[in-house]
Formats: sequence, C-alpha cells, structure tokens
Amino acid sequence: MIPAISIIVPAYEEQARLGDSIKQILGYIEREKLSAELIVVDDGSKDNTAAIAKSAAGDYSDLPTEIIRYETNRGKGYAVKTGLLAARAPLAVFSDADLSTPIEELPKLIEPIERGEYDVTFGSRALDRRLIGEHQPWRREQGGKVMNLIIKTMSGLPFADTQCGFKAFNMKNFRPLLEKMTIDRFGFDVEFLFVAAYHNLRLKEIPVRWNNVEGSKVSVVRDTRRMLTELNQIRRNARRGVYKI
Ligand SMILES: Nc1nc2c(ncn2[C@@H]2O[C@H](COP(=O)(O)OP(=O)(O)O)[C@@H](O)[C@H]2O)c(=O)[nH]1
Ligand SMILES: [Mg+2]
Repeated sequence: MIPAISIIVPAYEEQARLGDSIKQILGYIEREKLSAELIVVDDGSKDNTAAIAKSAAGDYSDLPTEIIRYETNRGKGYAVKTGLLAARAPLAVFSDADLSTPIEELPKLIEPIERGEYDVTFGSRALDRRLIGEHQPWRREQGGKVMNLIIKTMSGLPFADTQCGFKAFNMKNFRPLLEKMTIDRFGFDVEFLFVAAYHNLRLKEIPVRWNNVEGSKVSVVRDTRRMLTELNQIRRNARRGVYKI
C-alpha cells in the first residue's frame, strides 16, 4: 500500500539522539493513525546511527520504515535528496534528527498542501518568536539571524528563516525539480526554495514550535564559509540557466 506521507530524517553521527526521535515519530504515526512511512538516511556516519535506527524501528515493526545508508558523508542536502527520491508518498516531509520542531507540528505543514493551497511549506523560527522554547546559545542564535539576512539579500527570497529543518513538499510538483539541485550541504534549503519559487511553485513559511537540542554538529566557522560559497553558486546557476527545465 502506498502511504499518504513520507517522513524523512537525515542523520549524521546521531547515535545519541536518533533512537528516541524515531520512537517519537513512529509513536505519533501510530497514535494519530497516519498512513505514513519513515525513511532514515544515514549520511555516512562512523558511529552506530544505522544500527540504532534499525533497533528503534523494531519496536514498531507494523509501520513501514526504511533505513538508507551510504559509506561516505555527503552533507545534509544530499541526505535529504536521497530520502525524497526514495519517498513513495505524494507528500513528503523532512525533519532534523533532534526533533527541534516536535513532530506534533506536522499538521501545520501538511494540511495546506493537502488542501491544495501550497506546494512547499516550511517551518520558521522567525515569524513568531514566542514559539521558541529552549533557545540556541546566544552567539549561535545571533549568527543565525545574520545568516538569514544574508540569505534573504543574496537569494532575493522574501522569507525570514529558510534554515529550519522541518519542510514539506507536494512531490508531484517538487520531484521534477530535484534533478536540478546542485548543493549537498547546508545551502540546500535555500536552493530548494529558490528553485521552487523560480518554477512558480507556491511556498509558505509557517511559524512552528522550536527548541534547541544539545548535540549540534554545525561548525559555525566552517559551515558559514560553506554557506556563502553555496549562495554564490545558486546565483551563478540561476544566471547560467542551470535551473531551467
Ligand atoms: N552537521 C551535519 N548534519 C547532517 C549531515 N548530514 C545530515 N545531517 C543532519 O542534519 C540535521 C541538522 O543537524 P544539527 O546538528 O541538528 O543542526 P542544528 O540543529 O542546526 O545545529 C540533523 O538531523 C543531522 O543529523 C552532515 O553532513 N553534517
Ligand atoms: Mg539541531
């Protein structure tokens, strides 16, 4: 049976956080009686991420779960793309492994797509700051705000927060765009939204609850530098017609 929703979790070195998150997601699917599959993508972890995922999913053996693993770390963007290409449902969502946005926020993203109003919906930490429970460390949070401004300026996208790890897609309209995507690391969120907007898909930034969870693997210096390179790459691609179909 084809599920109604595919939930994708990109995971890199997540042995500490992933088991509990998988149980929360599968428990939610079971409680809400959703027709949903879970796809975990182990992005070349050197720890026990895949084994932990398999064992956590074993507690819910009635629910369809797929664990995809490849040996070399490619980046969150590559992991999410891999998951989306494997998604069987007409509606796909990806969520960070730490469930910074609780899975109970899912209806906020999927209902506008199910109603046929939007093609891509995505969580935002900027639209309603009251929904932030546990904040990131002050420096990281300020850095994030500056990065969001840079992204807005360089991409021309009108959104306040493009980087929240909680996004949903109408796959009928979004899948054909996946082959145009070129960015494997954290700039992929911007490229997804940029290419979707370029092809006139309907995008909606939606305020969601969010809590910082210890154990971030983002390196502020390295990943900020990469992000700037990737933003330039998106602009260059757009100029050269790379995103045309
Ligand atoms: N840092 C990092 N995260 C990755 C990578 N591939 C997949 N991910 C996943 O991307 C998500 C976001 O990472 P996280 O460390 O929670 O980022 P933060 O909360 O923004 O600091 C998690 O689900 C990671 O497991 C990768 O190469 N590097
Ligand atoms: Mg996180």
